[in-house]
Amino acid sequence: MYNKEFPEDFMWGASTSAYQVEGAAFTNGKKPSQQDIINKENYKKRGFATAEIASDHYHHYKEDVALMKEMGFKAYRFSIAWSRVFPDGVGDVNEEGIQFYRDLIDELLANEIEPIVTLYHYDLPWALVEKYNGWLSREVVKDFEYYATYIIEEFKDKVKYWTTINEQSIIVQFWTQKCFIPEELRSNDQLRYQINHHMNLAHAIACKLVHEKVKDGMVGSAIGYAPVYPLTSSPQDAMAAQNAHDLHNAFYLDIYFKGIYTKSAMAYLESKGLAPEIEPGDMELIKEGYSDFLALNYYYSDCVKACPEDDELRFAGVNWTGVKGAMDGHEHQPGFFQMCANPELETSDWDWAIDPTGLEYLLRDIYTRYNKPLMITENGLGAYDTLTEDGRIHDPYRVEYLKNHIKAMKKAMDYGVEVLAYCPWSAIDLLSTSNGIKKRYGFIYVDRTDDDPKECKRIKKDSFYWYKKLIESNGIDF
Ligand code: BGP
Repeated sequence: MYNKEFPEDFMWGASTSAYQVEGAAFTNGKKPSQQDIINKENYKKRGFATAEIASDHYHHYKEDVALMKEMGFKAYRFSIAWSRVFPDGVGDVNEEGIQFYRDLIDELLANEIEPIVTLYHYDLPWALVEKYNGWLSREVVKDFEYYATYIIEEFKDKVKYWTTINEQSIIVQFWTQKCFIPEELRSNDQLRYQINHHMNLAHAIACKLVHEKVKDGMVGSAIGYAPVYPLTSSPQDAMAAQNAHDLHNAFYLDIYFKGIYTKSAMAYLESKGLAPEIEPGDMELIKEGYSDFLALNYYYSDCVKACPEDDELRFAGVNWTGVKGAMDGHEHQPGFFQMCANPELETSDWDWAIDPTGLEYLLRDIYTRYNKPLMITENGLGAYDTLTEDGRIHDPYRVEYLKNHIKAMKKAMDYGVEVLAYCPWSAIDLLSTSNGIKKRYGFIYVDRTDDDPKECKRIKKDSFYWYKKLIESNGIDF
């Protein structure tokens, strides 16, 4: 069963996020975000590029949009840097900062590219970290409301599709990379789930604002999602897979679509002293802030096995080096599940399992459970690219990865799943959240290294031409 036609209005495009692509971190009134600080530390510790220049999209945005147009993009998903608009998090707007987004959105619209705007992608204003430890404090929710109200009001006539907070599930796992957490609080794992609760409130507020202000607007979260497979067919491993699904996936989706915390996941968190504190009125707010769709960021599937009750709690590991097999650990949730490598799947150089079928699986699963439209807002292969002597980048591995994932997405669509857009990661090379600039994802090469930003010259990769052809034929010719 495979019917090749995509819907006429299917949104082909790609994604980026502000701090990973823009640079100009201290230009025209912008003040630091927590990512400017975290990435400075990463440079000192691991030699990864900082966010200071990144891909210098701030100064190249017209050229970048022209390249997107050349590829035939119908949509572009990007995020707004809160501290470019409100350098102190709240208070006076930075006119030059907001002007950048006005110009970018106008440029996209002039090129008939639909803007898909993410309100928050890891880059909380540093001023709010200094003031009250950022997302650790409930105070952040009202400041987020102030920021989101301004942005949604500003762009309500130009932006139809909104995503709220990027990847809460990933923030819980990798909280010190995604949020600035003071050293002395890092051993308190309950705070991971407390941050997530604050984000659930902020997400609900943003959904309500879009519903109030944007005529025909659609809003949802962008979630980092991995389907979970049991390592073996033993009932214990199958149960572990159910547990991991409940804690990693349902725990977020039930909030977005049903306005509830998944009971099994909450019961587990309570038993370990990890459950968030919930105040009266919180769950009512969460219910009111329902989602119209779900944006999915899919890179890999997960594999789990049973975990002994007396094991030690551990969260996800990271491969810092890009040498296969160097992942520094796996998540263990005692008595619930433990993550492990899937012996059936190949991995990227950073140990991420490559699994196109996982995309079909999750699209089918989510749509059956919640019956809401879906969007792919990230999907892609982080890889080493080489600029060859002929001035080209030959990246057949990226084409292969994307091709197989598009086929898998289409299979799910042929089974009735409503998918609105495919926006892989990333439109253009940018700063990785965990591995500097050498781990590349883009269709457009940015000529720089971790140490030397050079001129950030743009070069079209082979995958650029491949994607252009695919879009031209609306998904038939690839
Ligand atoms: C997602 C993030 C992106 C992005 C991507 C790839 O989790 O939303 O910001 O960077 O993963 O991850 P990495 O940059 O760590 O390779």
